[in-house]
Amino acid sequence: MDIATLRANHPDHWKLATAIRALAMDAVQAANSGHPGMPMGMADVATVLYRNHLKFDASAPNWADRDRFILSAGHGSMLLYALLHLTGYKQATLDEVKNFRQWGSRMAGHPEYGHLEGVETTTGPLGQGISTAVGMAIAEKSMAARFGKKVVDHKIWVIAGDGCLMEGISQEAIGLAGKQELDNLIVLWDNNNITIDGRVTVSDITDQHKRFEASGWTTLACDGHDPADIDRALTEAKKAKGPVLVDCKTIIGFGSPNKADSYSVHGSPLGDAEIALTREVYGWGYGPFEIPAEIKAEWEAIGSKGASDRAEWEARLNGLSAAKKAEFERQMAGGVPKKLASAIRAFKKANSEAAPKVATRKASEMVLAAINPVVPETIGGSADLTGSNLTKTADMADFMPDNRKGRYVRYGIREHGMAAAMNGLWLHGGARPYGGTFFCFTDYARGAMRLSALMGVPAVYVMTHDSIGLGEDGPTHQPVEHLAICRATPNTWTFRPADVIETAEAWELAISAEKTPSVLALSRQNLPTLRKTHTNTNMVAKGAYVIEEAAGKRQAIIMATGSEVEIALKARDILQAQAIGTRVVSMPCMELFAAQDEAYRRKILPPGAVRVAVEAAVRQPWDRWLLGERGTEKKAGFVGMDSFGASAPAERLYAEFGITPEAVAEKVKSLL
Ligand SMILES: Cc1ncc(C[n+]2csc(CCOP(=O)(O)OP(=O)(O)O)c2C)c(N)n1
Ligand SMILES: [Mg+2]
Repeated sequence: MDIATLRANHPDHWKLATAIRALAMDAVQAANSGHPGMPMGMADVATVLYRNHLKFDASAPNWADRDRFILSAGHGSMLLYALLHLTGYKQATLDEVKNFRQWGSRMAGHPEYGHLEGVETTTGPLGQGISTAVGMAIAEKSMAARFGKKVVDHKIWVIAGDGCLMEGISQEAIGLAGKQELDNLIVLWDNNNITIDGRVTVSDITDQHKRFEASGWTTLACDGHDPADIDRALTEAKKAKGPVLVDCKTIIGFGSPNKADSYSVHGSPLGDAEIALTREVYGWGYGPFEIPAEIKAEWEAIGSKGASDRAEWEARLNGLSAAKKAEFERQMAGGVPKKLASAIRAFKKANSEAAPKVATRKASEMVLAAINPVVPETIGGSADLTGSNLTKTADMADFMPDNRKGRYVRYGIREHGMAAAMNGLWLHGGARPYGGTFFCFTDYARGAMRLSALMGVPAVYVMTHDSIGLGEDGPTHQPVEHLAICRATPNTWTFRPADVIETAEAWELAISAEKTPSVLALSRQNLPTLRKTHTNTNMVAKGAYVIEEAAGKRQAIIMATGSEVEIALKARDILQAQAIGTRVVSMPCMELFAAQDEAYRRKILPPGAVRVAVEAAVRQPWDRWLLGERGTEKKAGFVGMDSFGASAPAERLYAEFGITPEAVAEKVKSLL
């Protein structure tokens, strides 16, 4: 639809949508950076969505039963910021709009979760939003099944661009959502046939309708500038049986005389002259950042129209039994039940006595069997490695279209999609996600794992087969650099427990975390129980601790994690037999150890002694503990990996790569 017809036929709509466009142009111009084209192109769709369909109340951004709106095309952040400002979200002030992209502004370059109310998830890395939305849709279905449709009944709306649909992760999300028949998920595709390099067709000729339909989606289409047609499509979308793609045919930079329908308006300011011309086309005679009071008032009326829905919802929530309401609120707030601590304590007590020799992946399954019954909001899963990751406990049924009470998601071979869905599960509220794959495939999940850390989502990544100890599958499956990568990521706890007790302690920390994702690096091979004396204290919480003290004068400290703690202890036996007093430090979580005060760190790593670290992985993360923290180069050594591993039985690999008690003892002696 051309602008003259639009203005003539839909004057009210036109004013509302143009307010978005003007703010986007002005904010990007003022910041001298940003992406005006997308908001200008999608303003009509967004206006119809907010005006007629989205269930929300700007005065209550965290209302549990609101519809979620995800701007997957995060570069178009000014679209979202303009909507939040116009509809009256308190934090989204005009000053913030004027400070778009500047230091301290809530309106960051791309929407960032936790910076501004109304931003449901961080987007910008293309494809993440649509994939996170699938997790939100799963959470909504799960909560509706557990608490009833009276209190949980909303939609997840996504705006995705060509880029989101091109990213591989979107295929994972589409496949999962289609299988799960998520009829609460509606994706609005900004089909403008433009990306940064020019026409989409320079790199892609996919028939998106056929693609989505092939995975079980309903597809609809509309003229993305005609409000009546948009409204028809969105109305239809809400009634569909499964997830829906609405193909919104739009023009990027709509209305800009010289830049519309071109990549030049994708990611640069229009410039003052072009903005002036565009204002003329729009019939928008107002200055920069100026929104006439009556248009702002109309937008604010849209922002408050959900208030009555919310009041009715609150009455329904209050109609639940007191216990059910309290449980609903606890799960939405995210705190873990008090019973968890005693369940973990009982588990530790029983297992320090029983002292099983099990792989830490098996130990993890045993702990989960204690956790899942007392934390009813856990949603587990695996990327098709359930029998290897041991992530499914006996009390868990599959989450399926015909069993929304199931708490186990069959993610399929979709590591990245799984990780993004886990983010969505948490961000939606009412779900505590954990999911497994082989540790080596952290790489495949990493885009979303990074966002867990950036957003502060306490997802738990159950990463088994954590070293050459997995054996015969060989170097393609043997993680070597992955511990270093996880440890290098800010706000991530990387746990590598040494036995069943440390595994329980790591799980306790991971599952009760508030703002930090955890990676549990777990062994395939059996490991003995090392902690046979029960303590209530969670030793893993300290990050590192003395697991065996030196006898006699302390000459050496061996530091190790996971499966190598056993090796370190055996090396100590060799050294002690030669009267070399040796302390062994288990360091299951470097981040938590680094967070201890200087006095504690000094107690564990005092100056003077030789230090040797043992880990079947690269040395890089160990330098801080070997060379820093009172260590010295000439008294420090490392026993581990500096290649990709090999295909052979685990024992042979440890011998060939020289990760043995004898090698560790020799390394210590060479430094004395
Ligand atoms: C994972 C990822 N890769 C690359 C980019 C850089 N980038 C931002 S927008 C964009 C083009 C996206 O095209 P489209 O989604 O069609 O947006 P439009 O130009 O239509 O606004 C690219 C490549 C990114 N943000 N994320
Ligand atoms: Mg595009």
